[in-house]
Amino acid sequence: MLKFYYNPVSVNARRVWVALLEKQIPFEPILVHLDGDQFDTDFTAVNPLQRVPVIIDHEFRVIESLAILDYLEAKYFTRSLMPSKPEDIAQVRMVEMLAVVELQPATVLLTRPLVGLDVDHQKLETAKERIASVVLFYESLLGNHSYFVGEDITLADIVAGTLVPSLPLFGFSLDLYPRLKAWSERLAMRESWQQTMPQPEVVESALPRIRKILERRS
Ligand SMILES: N[C@@H](CCC(=O)N[C@@H](CS)C(=O)NCC(=O)O)C(=O)O
Repeated sequence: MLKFYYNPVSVNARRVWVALLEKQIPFEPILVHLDGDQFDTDFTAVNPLQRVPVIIDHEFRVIESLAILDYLEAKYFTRSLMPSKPEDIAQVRMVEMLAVVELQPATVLLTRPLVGLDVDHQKLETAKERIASVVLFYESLLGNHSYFVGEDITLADIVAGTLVPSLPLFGFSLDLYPRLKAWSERLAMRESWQQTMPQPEVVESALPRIRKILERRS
């Protein structure tokens, strides 16, 4: 059975977890405690970069969440999460890349004060501006659709949807973006979101570990 290495507070792992559930792919979850287990020899053999998520499918190992999502999509036809029209593929990729390249690093900066780490005021303001320009663009892309590409969920919704709905927790309100708010509520009603939503006490107890990870990366 497909092995899925994850941690419940990892956004990168959550997008793979949601895809596994949406595509109804059976998997064995393997919890990696991010307080040091990621550096163990066994796990380092699985992922030399010492991060989750990782999947191993029939002895084939994939690291990097977006690569895993592409692999699952190409391998399992149970339910398609990638449209076939060139314009729709471009739309999915745009949303995914903006989430990973722009939104995620800016959100990491907003996390720093929450775990007691210093952050330069100017950098924080720049991060907020960057988030605002991405969410405004997302708001326009959504239009009057239920999801980024029409009425069916795609990888765009999974990748952006495991980041955007949490922005208010980091002090970035979605009040000015009614379509994104409604979309976040729509996603929150899905079983895959409910099953993978980290419990508040799990997040609370992970804060010191998140702090250490952010310290190492700064
Ligand atoms: N680009 C990678 C990022 C993976 C990543 O940063 N994972 C974090 C959890 S969200 C991790 O395992 N961190 C452990 C560490 O940095 O020690 C992906 O998309 O999969």
